[in-house]
Amino acid sequence: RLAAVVFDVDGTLVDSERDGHRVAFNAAFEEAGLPDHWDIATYGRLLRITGGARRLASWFEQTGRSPDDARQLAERLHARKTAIMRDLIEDGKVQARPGVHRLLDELEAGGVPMHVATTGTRAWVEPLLDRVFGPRFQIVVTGTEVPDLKPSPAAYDEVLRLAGCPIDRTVAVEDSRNGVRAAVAAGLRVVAARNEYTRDDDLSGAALVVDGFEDPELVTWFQQ
Ligand code: XBP
Ligand code: MG
Repeated sequence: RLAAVVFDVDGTLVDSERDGHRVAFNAAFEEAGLPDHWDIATYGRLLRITGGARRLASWFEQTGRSPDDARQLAERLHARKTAIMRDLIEDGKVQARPGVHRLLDELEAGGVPMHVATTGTRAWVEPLLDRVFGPRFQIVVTGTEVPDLKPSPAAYDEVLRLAGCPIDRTVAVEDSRNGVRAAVAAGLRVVAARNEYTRDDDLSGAALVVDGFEDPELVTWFQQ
């Protein structure tokens, strides 16, 4: 019997990367008068670097800025990007992946506690969870409290510590290679629901890999 389910946010609970974060990063570049722009494919490659500020810093270095300039620019742009992301969320631009609400309803009906472990920033994670899901999640650990981002298990370790749930009966739900590695390193069984950006990721550490939350295999997996 399941003791708890811990969900990733970006790419798992919500389709947030292509039309959410990517759009917010580009708006921040434009506002700052920078020539940088991330198209869909470029952003897909950059997603291998977790954490928006680290992603920015790595990009600025790749495009010829000095390490110091890259870090400073990344910090400034990331703060602005976070504010823009909050606006996108408020405008309803970030939505649950198809089938997610139904899975959450079923888990709730079964009395299974639900938590969140994400690498994103608390300043947008909280309003997003409130707006799209309401008060479903008991413990929410973000990249703001846990600076060791995925694939480090730190966010999952912290959820497990705070929730006090038994590791062997807790399941993580993820979408990406970095996410699956983080959850496996924390000792959890993982269900992975691929998306457009993680279709070719190596998700071999997961107990079950599906193409989305409407896959009948996922539905029966959680019913067992
Ligand atoms: C998500 C991330 C985050 C988001 C952007 O990875 O890496 O950095 O892309 O959010 P995961 P921030 O789904 O594995 O948690 O800009 O707030 O970092
Ligand atoms: Mg993810």
